[in-house]
Amino acid sequence: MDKNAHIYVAGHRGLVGSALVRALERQGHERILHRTSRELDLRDALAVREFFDKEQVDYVFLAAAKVGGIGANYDYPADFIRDNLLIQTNVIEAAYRTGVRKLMFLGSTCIYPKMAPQPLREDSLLTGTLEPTNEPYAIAKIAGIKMCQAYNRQFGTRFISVMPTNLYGPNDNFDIESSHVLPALIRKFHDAKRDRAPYVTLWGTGTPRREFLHVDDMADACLFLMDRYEDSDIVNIGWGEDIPIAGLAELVKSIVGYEGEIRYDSNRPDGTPRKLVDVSKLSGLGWKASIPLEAGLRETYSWYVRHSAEAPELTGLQGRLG
Ligand code: GFB
Repeated sequence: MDKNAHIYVAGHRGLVGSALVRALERQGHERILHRTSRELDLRDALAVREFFDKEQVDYVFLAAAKVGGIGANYDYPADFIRDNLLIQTNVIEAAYRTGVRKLMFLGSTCIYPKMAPQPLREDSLLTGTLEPTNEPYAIAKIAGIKMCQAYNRQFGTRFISVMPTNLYGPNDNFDIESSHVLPALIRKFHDAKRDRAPYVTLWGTGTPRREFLHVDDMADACLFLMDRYEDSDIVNIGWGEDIPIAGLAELVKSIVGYEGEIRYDSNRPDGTPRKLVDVSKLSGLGWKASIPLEAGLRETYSWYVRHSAEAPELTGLQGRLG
């Protein structure tokens, strides 16, 4: 991407979008376009088309989505499938209609079958049933992948799709009910330490395993692929190792410095037993993640401490549009 190309980051305030803006600015890009969801509701087809007509967009990172952890997905299935289908359909169609040079669609590893062999390979897509707790979201994301592939085949567009593993880092959502597990643990241990609570209650059994990638690694991989990858097939982006939720809890507990007890509420869902992605396709293209979990966690926790004091609303965000 040349330095004065018009690059639209949809969802620029979210976890991934804000990391993409940081990475693009670090690379010296000067014409990064973005709109808040209040300025441009991506669920409104006409407004999206008007924006693309006006701004002459060259590249699109489609990082805007209705996102959330297992709790939010379970509680708001209609919102997750509707908002994500609307957002991606409007942006992909407008990108085609206005001749965008290249678009990157961001999916998620929850698109893979619940019991697919691990580590999850890109070719396991649609080979089995999905994890029920986030099936509506996963179906929307699979539709986005298929839409990009269909536009590429019928119209000759260059719409690529990437599947990131569980991400974490600055600007995440730390709301107790709607967040993903890693920010939820940071919030819970931080608050328990502040309140001298005798124990912290986590969800499920602590036995599922998850892989975590720092969002700055994710952004680096996205810029790498936007410049080099031209296929319609999906590409996994991950760290390459996973950890049991119980192990993650002990790590966050020690980083936060909480000394109480950890309890598990088995009335809350475990979700899929494991979600480790096979990263051989991406490493074969020449990219490798560089931020280890413990270092990334320490950086994210110090960001949280700085920001949650200044912006209490940070901890009250309900599954915002990324
Ligand atoms: O990140 P998370 O909410 O979603 O992780 P998924 C859920 C796992 O962490 C489950 C356990 O095994 C939970 O039982 N867990 C323990 C907790 N304590 C907590 C807690 O306080 N909060 C949360 N949230 N989890 C998501 C999909 O699946 O992965 C999304 O729902 C998206 O759509 C995302 O794909 C990447 O990793 O299970």
